[in-house]
Amino acid sequence: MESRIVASLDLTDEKSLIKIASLIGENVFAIKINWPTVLSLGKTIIGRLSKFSKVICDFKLADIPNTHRLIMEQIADQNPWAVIAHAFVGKDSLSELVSSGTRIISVVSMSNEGSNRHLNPRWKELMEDALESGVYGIVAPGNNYGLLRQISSRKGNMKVFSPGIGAQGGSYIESIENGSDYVIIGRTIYSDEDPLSKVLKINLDIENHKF
Ligand code: BMP
Repeated sequence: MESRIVASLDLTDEKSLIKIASLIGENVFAIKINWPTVLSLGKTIIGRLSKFSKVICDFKLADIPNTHRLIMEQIADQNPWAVIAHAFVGKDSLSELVSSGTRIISVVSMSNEGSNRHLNPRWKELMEDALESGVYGIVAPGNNYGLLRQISSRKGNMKVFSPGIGAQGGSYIESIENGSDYVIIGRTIYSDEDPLSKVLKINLDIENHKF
């Protein structure tokens, strides 16, 4: 069975990052990297990690269409599997990203407490824009099951990626029960003294659970 883990390797030390990526790469669905990694190691880390797994760039892009186009041109040579962008910038900006040909995963809600004030209450409108722009997937919190369930029930063909697992209080089993296609897991994996065993255990727990 294909893994449902997106390993969020938010590491800035190249040796540790490559070591963990090479250990777990074949046993996860994808590796996600964020700004700390790219700012520390440069954009070529995207291409280098692609040897071990699909790579999702969590850039949470939120700009005008022209700037989105310029950014996508800069990373095209690294061939990321997917790029994450905010939905709140609207359909013109999202569609520009989609037209690059790289899969776009769009943030329609977040896992941190502060998002409940402005962002999360607007999830329905954000999802409409994401759907109409033709994005591949959306981000919905794996530590807020009520919201996750509502979002998942309207996902259409889009895949649901859920952070907020482990260190932020969510459970990967309950997250999948409430509609996640993939669970994004960072510290629980990369801070473990044996990241590969941790990944294999999570895969097994998910495989053995009756959903
Ligand atoms: P961790 O499992 O260590 O909490 O990491 C979660 C990862 O998912 C981080 O890279 C974080 O930036 C990202 N993330 C999140 O935690 N909540 C969101 O709503 C969206 C995210 O991209």
